[in-house]
Amino acid sequence: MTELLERVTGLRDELNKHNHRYYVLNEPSIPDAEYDRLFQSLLSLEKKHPELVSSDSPTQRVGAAPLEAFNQVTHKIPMLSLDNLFSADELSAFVTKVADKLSESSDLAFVAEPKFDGVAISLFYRDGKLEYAATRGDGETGEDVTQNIRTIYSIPLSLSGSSYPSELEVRGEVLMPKAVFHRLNEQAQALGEKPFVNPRNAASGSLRQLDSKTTANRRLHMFAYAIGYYDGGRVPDNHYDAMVALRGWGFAVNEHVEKLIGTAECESYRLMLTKLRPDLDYDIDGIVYKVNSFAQQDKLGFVSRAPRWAMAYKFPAEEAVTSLLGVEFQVGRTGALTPVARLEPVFVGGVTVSNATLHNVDEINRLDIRLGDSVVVHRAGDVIPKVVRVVAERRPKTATTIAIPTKCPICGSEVVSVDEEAAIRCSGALLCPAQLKESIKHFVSRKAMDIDGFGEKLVAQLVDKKLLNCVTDIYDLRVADLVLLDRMAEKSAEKLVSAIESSKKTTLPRFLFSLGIREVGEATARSLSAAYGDIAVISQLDEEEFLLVEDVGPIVAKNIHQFFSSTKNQEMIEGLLAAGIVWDKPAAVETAGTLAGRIMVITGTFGSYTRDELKQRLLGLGAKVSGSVSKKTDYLIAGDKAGSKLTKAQDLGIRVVFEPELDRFFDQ
Ligand code: D41
Repeated sequence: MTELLERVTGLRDELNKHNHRYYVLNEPSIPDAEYDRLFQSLLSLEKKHPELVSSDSPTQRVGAAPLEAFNQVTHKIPMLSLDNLFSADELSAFVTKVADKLSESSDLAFVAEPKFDGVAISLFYRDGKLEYAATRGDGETGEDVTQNIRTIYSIPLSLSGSSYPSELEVRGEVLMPKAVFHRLNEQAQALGEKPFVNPRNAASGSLRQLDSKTTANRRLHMFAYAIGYYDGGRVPDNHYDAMVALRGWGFAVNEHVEKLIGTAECESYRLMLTKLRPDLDYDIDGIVYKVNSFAQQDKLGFVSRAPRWAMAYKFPAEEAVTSLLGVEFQVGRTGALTPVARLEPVFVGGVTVSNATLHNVDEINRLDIRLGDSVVVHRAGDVIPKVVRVVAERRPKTATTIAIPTKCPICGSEVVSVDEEAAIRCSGALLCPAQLKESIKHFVSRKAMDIDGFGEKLVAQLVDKKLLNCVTDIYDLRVADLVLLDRMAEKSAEKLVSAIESSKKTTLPRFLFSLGIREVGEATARSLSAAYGDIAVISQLDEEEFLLVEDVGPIVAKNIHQFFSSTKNQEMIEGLLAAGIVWDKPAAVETAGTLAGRIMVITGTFGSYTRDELKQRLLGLGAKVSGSVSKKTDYLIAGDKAGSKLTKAQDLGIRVVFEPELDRFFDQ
């Protein structure tokens, strides 16, 4: 081998190794820049010496000249189809039937794997080099999509190792990862183009491009799932080992391919994968179960084109059509009215659904949904069912528009809408029993005051019987009141009262969270506590000062400020503290540092720091760095091109510090 050829093959091997690590094993091994450098070296060598270009070079994955049309290819052996089954019972019947036919006991070995929702493909390798690739077509003949297939990095252009047969057909499924699908659709939307309907259509469309440069941009992936024809060598004698061999030859074999014994294991795999499905990076529409031993597969044979030794379990349909009987508005903790569709019961996603969310009033308008409409309901995994669209062609003449309430359906208070929000809200606040019930449920919940024993029904009873008119009333509940309620024995009443008592010792973050301030979750409650450490201080702060808290933006700052501005809320807090709620003072708020507590604003550009570096240094000295100038600001740090903030600071008489004077802070 000449030195030159050696360098070219060396570069190719190295690039192929990194591709395999990255696209098949999902374990990136070198930085992108390093990969690009190697790739460019190879590209320039190949440019100078075109005679050294080979079809399996990584440089050949970027797409070739467009085709006029696809050629037809006849598969060496037909690509079979799969029969479906739809339930645990059918799965168990399949396992039993196959075991019977083989006169085996029920501990027959199967292999189960996800059923990828993509495009079936067959790849033909001669002496380890990819010769052509074809779509499944009608199972006998498909289309030659070799140029497009070459752009898929998880498909080896030449096989690894040496134990592969000299002629080898590999079957697999080409798919588009969900993340790629979403990215492409975002791009399409930005360009005003038509989005793809789903990842399978996107994968199929991408494989059918006559210009492989387009396919190259679509970032497809392939999982290998079987060996087809082979000659001139040996392959393992069972499916599981064949998959291991495929992995060794450089193919991506899915991590959830598992060997299973008997009905029980097949069923627990079904439950496991059903649960895992929403977390996968790619769409699957079921599970393929295959008899493991090739000898047993041969014994079982086929019925027409479908093997008797394999079955596809299909997940229940996630969409179904039903009719909209009514819309009810539910009132949440913050008063938001959520429209809920009452539906003619329909079986979808494995359960019977008779309610689905419509999110908010904007959604009702967007869907243009009317009472009596046929609607498509979607339910995937454990998520709340939702109405996704109206079947417009089926709209009955009698369909009527949905009335948007102007009064709260629970308490009759005025409904208000806030301009920038999609939600409409009941203005009754805690006078509205629905809001009160939700607030109490939130207050007692595990991550808030953590009072055990307050179920939904109990809270409803307590509110309806006027034993609870605000959260503070919780601390006045006595065993004597509780035992009068339905299904409340003395023992449970005592237990509840004691749980209420012990909840009084809590922490400031929990207390802040339990107040139910709009958009203040646990994390924000913790940040508030860490920043100011004292409820008396927090409840008196200005909106601006909330902005200084980590992760608090203008909207949340406004919500918090509004909450504490209300006299009723201040009284509630006083009431709770008077009832005996206490916490240990949080670890002392950071007061060290020469700029402790100073509020600084940075504007303009600086010669010696980026804005962020400057901010970090100031924070390090204990300063608080805010985004906007107000009368609370202690210093404005002004760089070049300081604009309106500088003018405002000067107007307000705030001290302005320019870059050369910064040493004043840093040298202390
Ligand atoms: O994931 C798939 N879509 C998949 C399809 C799979 N994991 N395994 C499959 N196995 C087969 C046999 C058992 C015939 C080797 C299949 C298919 N067939 C298949 N794909 C399209 C038609 C049949």
